[in-house]
Amino acid sequence: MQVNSPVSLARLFVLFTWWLLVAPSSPRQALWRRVEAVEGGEAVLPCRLARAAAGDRVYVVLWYKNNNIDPIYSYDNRPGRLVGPEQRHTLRSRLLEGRATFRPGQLPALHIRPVLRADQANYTCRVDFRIGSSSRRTHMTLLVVEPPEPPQLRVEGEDWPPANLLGPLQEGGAVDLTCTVVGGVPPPVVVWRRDEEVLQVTQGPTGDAGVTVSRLQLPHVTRRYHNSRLTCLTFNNNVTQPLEASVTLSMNLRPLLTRLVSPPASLRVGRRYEITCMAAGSRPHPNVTWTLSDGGASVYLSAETQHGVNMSSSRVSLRASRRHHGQRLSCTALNPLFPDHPLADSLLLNVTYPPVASLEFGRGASSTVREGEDVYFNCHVDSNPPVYNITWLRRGDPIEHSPEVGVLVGGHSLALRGVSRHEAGPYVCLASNAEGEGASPPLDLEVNYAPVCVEDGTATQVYTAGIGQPVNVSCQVKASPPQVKYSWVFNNSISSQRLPGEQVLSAAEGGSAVEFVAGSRQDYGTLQCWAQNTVGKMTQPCLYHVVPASRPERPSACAVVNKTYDSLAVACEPGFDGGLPQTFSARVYEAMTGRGQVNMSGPHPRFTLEGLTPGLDYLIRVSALNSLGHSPEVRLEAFTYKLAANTMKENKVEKKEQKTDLTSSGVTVAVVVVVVTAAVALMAALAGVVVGARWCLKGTRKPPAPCRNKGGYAPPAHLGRVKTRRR
Ligand SMILES: *[C@@H]1O[C@H](CO)[C@@H](O)[C@H](O)[C@H]1NC(C)=O
Ligand SMILES: *[C@@H]1O[C@H](CO)[C@@H](O)[C@H](O)[C@H]1NC(C)=O
Ligand SMILES: *[C@@H]1O[C@H](CO)[C@@H](O)[C@H](O)[C@H]1NC(C)=O
Ligand SMILES: *[C@@H]1O[C@H](CO)[C@@H](O)[C@H](O)[C@H]1NC(C)=O
Ligand SMILES: *[C@@H]1O[C@H](CO)[C@@H](O)[C@H](O)[C@H]1NC(C)=O
Ligand SMILES: *[C@@H]1O[C@H](CO)[C@@H](O)[C@H](O)[C@H]1NC(C)=O
Ligand SMILES: *[C@@H]1O[C@H](CO)[C@@H](O)[C@H](O)[C@H]1NC(C)=O
Ligand SMILES: *[C@@H]1O[C@H](CO)[C@@H](O)[C@H](O)[C@H]1NC(C)=O
Ligand SMILES: *[C@@H]1O[C@H](CO)[C@@H](O)[C@H](O)[C@H]1NC(C)=O
Ligand SMILES: CC(=O)N[C@H]1CO[C@H](CO)[C@@H](O)[C@@H]1O
Repeated sequence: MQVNSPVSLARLFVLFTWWLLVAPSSPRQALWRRVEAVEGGEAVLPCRLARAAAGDRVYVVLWYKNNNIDPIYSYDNRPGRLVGPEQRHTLRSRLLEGRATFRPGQLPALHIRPVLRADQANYTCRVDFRIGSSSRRTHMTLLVVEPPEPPQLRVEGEDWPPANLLGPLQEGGAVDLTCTVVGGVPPPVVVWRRDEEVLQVTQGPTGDAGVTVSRLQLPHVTRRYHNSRLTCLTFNNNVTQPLEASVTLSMNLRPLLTRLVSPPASLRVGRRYEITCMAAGSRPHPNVTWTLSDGGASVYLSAETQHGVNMSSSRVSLRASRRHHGQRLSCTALNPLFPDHPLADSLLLNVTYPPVASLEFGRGASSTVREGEDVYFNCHVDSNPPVYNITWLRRGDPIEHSPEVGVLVGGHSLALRGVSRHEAGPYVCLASNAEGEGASPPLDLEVNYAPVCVEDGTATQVYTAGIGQPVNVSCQVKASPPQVKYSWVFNNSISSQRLPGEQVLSAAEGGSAVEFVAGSRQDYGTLQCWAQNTVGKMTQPCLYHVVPASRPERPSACAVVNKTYDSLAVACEPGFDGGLPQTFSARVYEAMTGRGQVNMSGPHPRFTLEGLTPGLDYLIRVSALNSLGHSPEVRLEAFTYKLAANTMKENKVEKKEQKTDLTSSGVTVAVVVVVVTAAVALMAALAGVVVGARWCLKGTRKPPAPCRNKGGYAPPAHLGRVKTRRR
């Protein structure tokens, strides 16, 4: 047997088989021992010499061949009979001349070398001892074998090239190998092995002229055969080593495994994902392809693939988009040599994205309704994961669910019962999910309504007009649709009449106007402006009262706002103009003498009166004027600053001012003297107030306004004029 191969089940099996095959030729195995020798080699025929009894001794050993009476070899061990040890051996067979020697010793045996085919026979070794009459016999059958020639491998009849490589074979294909062994006596055994595993045993010869042929047919070569060695082994003895021929198989293998490596459970829209697929077991390298399929057509994706020994790794980069949701991403490994055996792994893509909302009118509602009708909106949402909240916005403001005013918010729908014109505008639904929120494009709701007055309807407007003076009364309404027809009605306590067309003027921005002229006092009254559109006529007309014009009202809040050495600035708020354009005039009088100084007039009640004398008191009269006449006058008192040269006599001038006041109000000089001399410091301020009030009552009989105006004026503190009053 093969010495260098490890002891294995296979080897035992071979031995056992060998034994079975050879055994029938020696039924009396107990008596006949088999001894094998290879032709040309050495045959060793053992002979047992040892004797149980002590002191005994071998005297003669005789060898017989077959049943011959004459020994072929003798060994005389009797003591003293012969001189040299060589003379104790006697070869009696000419056939064995020079080839046979008996070697007593540790393993006594007859050695025949070189052994010939003719030496194959039954041999008997007879040992005679000193003590005892019987001799002992050892029977042997010598088998002289002729080893077979080395085996020859053929694949489907062809001699196999010396590289000893077979393949590549298709996985699952068939292999037909023939091992031919020439010669061998006895006929050799042919054993097929895959690596250490015995596949088949054949006992030859199976052909003519001592040729042993063994055929190994494997109908389905599995992938286990890849890289394995198929060996044809032959032997016919256990002396020489078995001869062998072997071939190494290489195979084309199908992919064994395709796996997506930790594929993402869900993909966020817009993100890029690198997904890896491993394909193992294919030989040669597989083609790894990636597809995206929505159940129908498949789209191929480009990928990067790297091949290892039996493992290929492919990577695809995918930017998740909404259309990928629900598609199947597959990675397929295909060995081009096995086109019918692709191996795939796939993933159903779950792309999450913020909601995409769209809004439409529900239940046949249209974008234009009349006030009072019902409107329904439906919000359609595409989202993954599903939305958890939908909010509704009108003109950007959230809409609350409030059934009491007919606003019903319910998930994906919004109902407006009895819609009002204030509910017109763009509507938006806003849907939220875990990924974010999405607003629908705005949907415009137009609510048509009959015209209403722009000016709130309740506050009627008043126009004033003088007799014979035309006034334009204009009327502006809101309406949807905005195309309106106007009609005007005039009424008063005496009559009510529709205004004829020629009096109606068209005004800007779709409004209407009438030119109204009151011919006499009876012509004042109320103008009603009525408008009408396709929805209907307004319920309340816009009302305009035309009242007679009058003289203007007195300007109010007059005050001296600035003064210098020679000028005074006066400002007032204009009063009601009496319904007619008004102008303003200011006249300045020297307080002492009552002489007119400056007259000014202008469209605004603001005057800068210049050219005055420094350090003098002045009386200013302001009034408004329209075509019907003057308003009552507003009277103001003021003084210009003294020149720097006079400032040293401040206190005296102050007293003089008070005196002037008193003089101007017509009180006697005696009183002045009393006041001055009695309590200059203590009474100064008090006297000023009292005298001011008296002047006020005397100077202006009716309106208290100028008094207030006078009281409203205080010289700027920094000018230091009033400080003296504290003394
Ligand atoms: C050897 O002995 C066996 C049985 O003992 C016999 O069958 C066989 O023929 C013998 N062989 C020879 C060559 O005599
Ligand atoms: C998709 O992924 C989201 C988030 O991980 C999850 O909530 C949802 O159930 C998944 N949908 C499916 C069909 O697997
Ligand atoms: C890949 O090859 C290695 C050694 O080359 C082996 O150990 C492994 O089992 C193989 N894997 C597969 C899946 O065939
Ligand atoms: C496999 O890939 C190679 C090169 O990448 C290509 O030439 C060949 O056509 C592919 N075969 C199949 C069956 O796809
Ligand atoms: C829905 O959204 C609105 C507005 O963002 C919010 O006030 C409300 O609490 C949300 N409802 C839920 C159930 O999240
Ligand atoms: C009234 O309007 C008409 C037309 O615009 C114009 O001719 C007329 O002068 C206006 N009358 C008054 C008093 O403003
Ligand atoms: C004119 O008619 C309106 C509405 O009918 C009324 O309110 C108003 O008092 C009337 N005007 C006069 C002056 O009678
Ligand atoms: C007062 O009038 C003088 C002269 O006209 C001017 O220079 C000054 O700016 C005015 N002061 C105010 C506060 O108007
Ligand atoms: C100012 O106007 C009044 C009345 O109109 C007149 O009496 C006076 O003479 C005028 N004074 C000056 C200076 O023009
Ligand atoms: C070395 C060896 O295994 N020898 C065996 C050869 O075969 C004969 C017959 O089967 C055996 O007796 C030997 O022991």
